[in-house]
Parts: sequence; C-alpha cells; structure tokens
Amino acid sequence: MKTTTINISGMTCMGCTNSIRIVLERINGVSVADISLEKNQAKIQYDPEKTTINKFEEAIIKAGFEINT
Ligand SMILES: [Cu+2]
Repeated sequence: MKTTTINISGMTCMGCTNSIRIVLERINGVSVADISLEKNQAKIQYDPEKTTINKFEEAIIKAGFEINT
C-alpha cells in the first residue's frame, strides 16, 4: 500500500468532498480516500500494482474539479 496526496480546487461543501471520495473509492486498487475540504486535499491509500496517480487525477477532473500541482 502507498499513500499519496492530491491538491484539489473547486470544492465548496461536504457534497463535493463526498462525490470525490465516491469516485476515488470506486477505482480498483484504492482502499481509502480521505478528502479534506479545509485543506483542499485528497489523501489516497492505494495498491500501486493495481492503479496509478494518473487515474485519480482523471477521476477528480471528470467529477468536475481541478488538480493543483
Ligand atoms: Cu459542494
């Protein structure tokens, strides 16, 4: 298991954090997605043999948010 942090912009409420959590946890290989509205961050625990950070970023963008690098 690995953990990564992704900075996100565009989240305004718990509904946003929830929808991001749901799309991330639906990705095969993700065990936990912890989304912080305060920090504008997603902390993701995943299996690097099953998925990649690219997939997380794609899913977040598809859900209507932006990635801050
Ligand atoms: Cu919202």
